[in-house]
Amino acid sequence: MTNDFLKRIRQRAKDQSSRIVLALDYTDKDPEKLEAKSRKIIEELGGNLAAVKINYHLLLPLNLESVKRIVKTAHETGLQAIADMKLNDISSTNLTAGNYLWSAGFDAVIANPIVGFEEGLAPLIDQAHSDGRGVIFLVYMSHKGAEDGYGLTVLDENGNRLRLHEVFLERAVKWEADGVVVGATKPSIISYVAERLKGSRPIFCPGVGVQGGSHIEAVQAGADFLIVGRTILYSDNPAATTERIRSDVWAPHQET
Ligand code: NUP
Repeated sequence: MTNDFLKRIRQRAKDQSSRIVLALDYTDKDPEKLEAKSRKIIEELGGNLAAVKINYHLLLPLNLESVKRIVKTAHETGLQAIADMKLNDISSTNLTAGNYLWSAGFDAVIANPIVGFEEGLAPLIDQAHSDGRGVIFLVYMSHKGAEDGYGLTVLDENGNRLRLHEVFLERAVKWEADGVVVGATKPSIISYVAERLKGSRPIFCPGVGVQGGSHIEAVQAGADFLIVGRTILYSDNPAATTERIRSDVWAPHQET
């Protein structure tokens, strides 16, 4: 790869004036249909997107060759491809997952910093960075119950009280993550994270529309990218919905 994930996704966002990462969360039973629909929507909406995100909706029912073809279609359309596996395991397992994902062409993977650095995420981050790929950390998820985990008050190694998401944010910087995920449903947390990151790495925000988050509020709070699935996929007019979201939250002075 000629440059790294961050450069590629930022460049794409700028070129297309788009902050949108489309979540390809189709739920059809027939694997052939799943692949065909995913590739078709990429071709239809690609010009208004920065990236696609692929989750278990496709990763479980499809074989790797089929996933590869979807990623290839994304790349041919100029899009980055993110695997949403929320990796959360010992390093040898994370590395095996990484090998499969990078060989399928993915540009980045989402991981959970709860698993720790040594023998956890460190080798995966090295593996990713050695080949221009990225690792994006969960910092605060979008659903209601996220508070049960990310909102916990914990003690750091010096005995200071802080919230778990604050620890995850510190880790994202210290461990050189390539981005963070914060729910679009939590604008105050997005603002907190944006103030601290100061643009050093992008904030990806899922939870727009169906989950109740506002794309406009999320971007005003500091979101760099919006992860959007059902609001676009199941809209009567996916192209018009994508264009509306894109143009609502892009202005030349708001580059990622
Ligand atoms: O905090 C998160 N919330 C969330 O919805 C982290 C995620 N990775 N996601 C994923 O984003 C979720 O699994 C789905 O793939 C997508 C949001 O989809 P939708 O609510 O826009 O349909």
